[in-house]
Amino acid sequence: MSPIAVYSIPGSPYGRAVLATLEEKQLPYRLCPLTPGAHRSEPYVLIHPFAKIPAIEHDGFKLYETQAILRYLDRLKPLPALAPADLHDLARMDQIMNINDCYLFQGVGDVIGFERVVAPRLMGATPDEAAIAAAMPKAHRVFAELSRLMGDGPFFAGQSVSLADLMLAPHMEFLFQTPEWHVLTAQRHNIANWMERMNERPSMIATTWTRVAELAKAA
Ligand SMILES: N[C@@H](CCC(=O)N[C@@H](CS)C(=O)NCC(=O)O)C(=O)O
Repeated sequence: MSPIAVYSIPGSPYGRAVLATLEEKQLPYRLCPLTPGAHRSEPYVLIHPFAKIPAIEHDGFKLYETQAILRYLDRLKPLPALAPADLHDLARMDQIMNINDCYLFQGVGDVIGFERVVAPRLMGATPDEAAIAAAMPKAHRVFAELSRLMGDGPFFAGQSVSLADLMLAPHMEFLFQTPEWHVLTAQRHNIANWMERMNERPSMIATTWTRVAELAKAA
């Protein structure tokens, strides 16, 4: 199979979800790194008119939106299956992916993860403590719901890893690096244990910010 071109920026959690899925599937890929800002101008906006990361190109087929990309990759190479066969587990997978996009990233990840991890690393900025504090009530709501939905686990949608875990883990891993993580998971051990398990997966180890930055340099 010809390699899949992945347009991403090292550190992007959405980009990492795509890369981790490619690693889980053992599909050939080529990172096409973008520098922050380059995603807002041509030629990238010709692929992604909404100027977001990531996008892929495979045999001339261009695709953006992470959920669509993950499902494309899962259907492109059916094994190992990353979408459960059980109807309820599949619905749960879809639900978790949407919770990630609508509630975890927006107002939680893009505030706490950005202020604590991204802005200091990329811009040398000092975290905005007021913005972080203001994001915590929503963070607690999201974590409470994720914990309830996971129950006894081990994964979010059935007994094996799915696209839900691969979508969520890169976003959660940013929060894992912050002091807020302990507050958010103190009473939610299933989430803390799941994060530890995900962080040990080869697909997550192969796609850390540092590792993707190395790939970007070599590209
Ligand atoms: N709905 C999009 C969201 C992607 C997204 O928000 N990516 C962020 C960061 S990982 C981004 O491109 N941020 C840069 C910007 O908004 O300029 C998807 O699922 O791919």
